Amino acid sequence: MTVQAEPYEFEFDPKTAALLIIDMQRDFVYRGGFGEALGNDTSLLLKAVPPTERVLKAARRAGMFVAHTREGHRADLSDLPRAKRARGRLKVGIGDPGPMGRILVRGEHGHDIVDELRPMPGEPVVDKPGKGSFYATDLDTILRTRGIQQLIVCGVTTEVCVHTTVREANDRGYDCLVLEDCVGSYFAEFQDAGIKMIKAQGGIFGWVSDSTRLLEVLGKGQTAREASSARG
Ligand code: TIU
Repeated sequence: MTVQAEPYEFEFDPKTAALLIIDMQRDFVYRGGFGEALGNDTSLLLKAVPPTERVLKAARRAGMFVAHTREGHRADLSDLPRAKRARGRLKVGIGDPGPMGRILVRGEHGHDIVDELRPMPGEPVVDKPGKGSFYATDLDTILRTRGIQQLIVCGVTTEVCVHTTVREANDRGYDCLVLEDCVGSYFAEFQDAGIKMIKAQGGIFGWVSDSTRLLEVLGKGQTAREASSARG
């Protein structure tokens, strides 16, 4: 399949491409979580959820491998570095109680993925202690075991966990396509710059497209497959 993208078209085989949805957790996109504790307006992130939901549904229909990540820590905070805990001099920080449970702690309501994008059985959920999805996780093993070579990336936030993950993936040899309307930042200017950085210099970290252009080709793939199975 070929999807129109910048800096040039992105070619992928749905059998060896995965949809990777990064940190679409209540703690980042709703009020009362980590995002707000950092001083951010979380409403800016919410607009990435509906297009990501459309992409998730289409990827499932096309039989693509889907993986989800969550940023967070063990309940005893034994995997929370001192530096990360202290950063920001927050009044309410990681591990502290909030309206959605203890902030960024695994098992808490706020730590989990929003209902619209709830993982289905067979879709790995990778819990990560850092911003990158490859650091201190088994994501690379999971992807290589499935023969995945390309990642279609959605999630939050564009310049933090999405960027860190795409940079890590790029160095590990994956081709990454970031869907501009399916990633979000608390800062309009960082969204803009973050997207430009990925596709500049001939696609130095990867490609950029959007949900509309991806859905156009995923939808066609589905029709072709359905037609072929109907013909037997
Ligand atoms: N603060 C911010 O922009 N992001 C994070 O802390 N984590 C993720 O991006 N997931």
